[in-house]
Amino acid sequence: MARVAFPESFHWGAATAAYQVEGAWNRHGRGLSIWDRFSHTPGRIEDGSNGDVACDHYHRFAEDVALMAELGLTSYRFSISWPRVQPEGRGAVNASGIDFYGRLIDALLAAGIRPLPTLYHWDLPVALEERGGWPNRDLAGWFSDYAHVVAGALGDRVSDWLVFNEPFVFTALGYLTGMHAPGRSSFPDFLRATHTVNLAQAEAFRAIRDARSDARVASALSMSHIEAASESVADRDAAERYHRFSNLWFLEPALLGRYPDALLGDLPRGEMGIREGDLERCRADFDFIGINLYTRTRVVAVPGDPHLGALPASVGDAPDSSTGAADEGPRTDMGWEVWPASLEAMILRIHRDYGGPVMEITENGCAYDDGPDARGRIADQRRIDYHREYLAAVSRAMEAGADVRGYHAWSLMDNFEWAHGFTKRFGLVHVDFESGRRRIKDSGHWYAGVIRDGGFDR
Ligand code: GBH
Repeated sequence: MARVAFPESFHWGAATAAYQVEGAWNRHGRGLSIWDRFSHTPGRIEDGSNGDVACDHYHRFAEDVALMAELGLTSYRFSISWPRVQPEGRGAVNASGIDFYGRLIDALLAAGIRPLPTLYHWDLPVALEERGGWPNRDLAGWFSDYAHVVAGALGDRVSDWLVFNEPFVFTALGYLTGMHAPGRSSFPDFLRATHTVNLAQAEAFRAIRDARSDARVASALSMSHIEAASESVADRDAAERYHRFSNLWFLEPALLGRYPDALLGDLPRGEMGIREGDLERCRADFDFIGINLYTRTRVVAVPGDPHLGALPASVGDAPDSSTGAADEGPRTDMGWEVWPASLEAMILRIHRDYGGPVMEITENGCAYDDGPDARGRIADQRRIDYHREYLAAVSRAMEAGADVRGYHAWSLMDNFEWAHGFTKRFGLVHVDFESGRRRIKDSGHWYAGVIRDGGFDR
């Protein structure tokens, strides 16, 4: 047995997002988001559910902060609902929206927990989708106005900020595949959306710094270590393009003022709406990099595809589809492969390629549907195994020199899992969606022990 130990200052966290937990969709002046509209459109959500109530965190936040304190968390990553703060996405500010987040933050600080808010976790005000959504570059300016409002109101108590959650996921699933709100499918719209978001990301970075000059700012980027499905040159080239596109598209504009060389042809500047000076405007000298990582991705070359010529070898695999081969991990209820070495490799690649930046793991976790037994215990051993092995991978990367300052389990509690509704449970805390009752799972008790001891034996 060996000790896996983390530094005293390490941020031990859990994460949630506004639409997935808050509920209270029409309380105290909140405007509508594209997720309200999408989830109320028949056929969009697997179980026909929506986030109207979700975990009712809006009303139960004090109880939830008490749970976090019981777990011993030192960081809580949550998101701020743009339409709760600006019901129309621009102009008028809803004071009770700001007030809610102020009360949440005060409760966290009183419990000794660092608040780590994300400005945007996918809930765009409907009023802005009606003006074209993210493909409309005007959204960059409106988003930075919103960032300025929020940082101005909360920056006295919040030092660490995340701008976007997974820009690649919400632009691709929202505007290319249509699986997420607003459910559109157009490659040019998707590309334009990515450029607006890159502009918005840097403008918001400056807006936060303007409101609080010593703020520490990053984005939480979806990442997955990319492996070629075979040793062929075509697959290896495809894997490298896929890495640059899916992992770096929102990182290199910020850090280096350029789009990574990912697409087969030249960067379609016209189609993307890139103007003179834009790439300079996209620069943001982030204080750290947030990494959301769940699995690894094997990529194959796709001859004839004009854009990327590459695709994951296994999209949407069923939970039971593992072949049991030695070079394959088991799969969670999402069908995602459990492969802890992906996190180590990803951290080390970012460490090497970008000069040893500060990083935090802003999401990592797994869906398994374990529920309470007759005595109310939730014995989710697979989730313990998952977090233990991924944390060990983080520790190996740190031993190899990477500067990782925190880890956030996705999620604090079971919640509304987007297009899957309430059918997938990621929480360290079990939620009975009928009664709202919360119960700490075995994994939550295990995590509390890890935090208390600063690590674990393995
Ligand atoms: C996150 O997205 C979200 O930030 C969060 O809101 C959400 O609840 C949580 O994760 C769980 O879904 O190549 O098919 O094996 C995660 C987005 C994108 C995760 C792609 C894994 C590759 C899966 N992800 N991905 S696959």
